[in-house]
Amino acid sequence: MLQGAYETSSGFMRDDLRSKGYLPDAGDPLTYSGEEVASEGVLAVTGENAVVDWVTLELHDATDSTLLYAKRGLLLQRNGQVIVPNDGAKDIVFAGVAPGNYRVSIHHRNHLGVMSEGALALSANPQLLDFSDPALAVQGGALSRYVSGNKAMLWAGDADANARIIANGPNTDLNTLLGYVLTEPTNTHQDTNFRLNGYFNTDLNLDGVTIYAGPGTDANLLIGNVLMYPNNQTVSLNYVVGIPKEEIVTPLVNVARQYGVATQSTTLSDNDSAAQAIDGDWGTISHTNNVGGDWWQLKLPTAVNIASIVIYSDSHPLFYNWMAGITVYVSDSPYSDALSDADKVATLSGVFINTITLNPARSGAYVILKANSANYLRMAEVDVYAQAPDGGIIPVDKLFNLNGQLQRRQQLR
Ligand SMILES: [Ca+2]
Ligand SMILES: [Ca+2]
Ligand SMILES: [Ca+2]
Repeated sequence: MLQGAYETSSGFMRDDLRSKGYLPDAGDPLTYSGEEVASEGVLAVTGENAVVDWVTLELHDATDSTLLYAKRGLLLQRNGQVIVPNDGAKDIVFAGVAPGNYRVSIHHRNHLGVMSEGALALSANPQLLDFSDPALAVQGGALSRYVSGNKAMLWAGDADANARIIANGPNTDLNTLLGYVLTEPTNTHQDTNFRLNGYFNTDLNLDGVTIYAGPGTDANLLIGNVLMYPNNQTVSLNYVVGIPKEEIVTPLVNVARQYGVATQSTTLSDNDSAAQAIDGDWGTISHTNNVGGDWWQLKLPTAVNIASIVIYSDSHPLFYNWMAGITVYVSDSPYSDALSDADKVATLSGVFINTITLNPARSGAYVILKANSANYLRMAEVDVYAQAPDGGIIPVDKLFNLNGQLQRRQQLR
């Protein structure tokens, strides 16, 4: 349940955003960039199953809850149930995610999200997870949710979506609210009583109107939460409710393997395709034909911030030496004879190690390896690590932080 939208009189949340036609049909645009789309049929439903707003559901690591594995955009109904946007299904399936233990968290764009305290054993058999039950243990303890009667709710008031509710000082949610009202072009007299209609993050009680001053204000909901927060013992307007969002990290994914397409200048034999350097198997190699100026290239669907590139040779010392003189580039353009020096990450030396890690810390849609002119280009694997994008499903078997990946590699050897 969402505080502010929840109406004690009915025991349900209001659906003004839907009934007023403000609800975007392709997800909450502020805090999530997934591609889920709500069907007209789902948005037409009225009564207790009517849609209130978008929420996101996340699966986190069972022990390190800062690791995010998968995220889905869902719709929240007036009765608190979440459904699949395109068909209204009540069972939420994370296709491609391995059964196992996960912490589950739920988030709304202007409320404070919560995560289950313990890990849930998720399998093909659906099970109920009721965040509105005050008895359900969540991270941060009882104060992580607002409890009224037998209902636990997400705290309202995070107008700027930074996972904190702040009323006083610079960059506060309260100033965000006031700013939205005052800068609305139709509020020609900069009236603080102005009623701003529409789908805005400053509409904290989700009634379709942002109100700063006057009756029924969103500002009072925000200020009230800060002042009445149980740990705010001095009833200070400066109190900060919530945790910094920066504590949640999106782990690095091997985007080469998950999203990449590999090509190379020439191929020695049928068993030596460029793709074999991104198949996750150390036993298979890519191998060019040494016609001079050999190159191998990884194309990503879009430019990403590349944290690291890990190049694996294979086990014979001869091939380590072949690594000598390979130049690695990160570029927004595909291979050409005129590779830019500005895109150069490193030129490798042929030392007797079989793994070379580079940390380019730059953005690009292509990773290019160009051979020393005297040698073949032969790699067992090329891993490229970047943050996983929002949206869709991230298969767990392809999702590791860098250390985890290296440990796994070492165990396999
Ligand atoms: Ca905030
Ligand atoms: Ca409102
Ligand atoms: Ca391989």
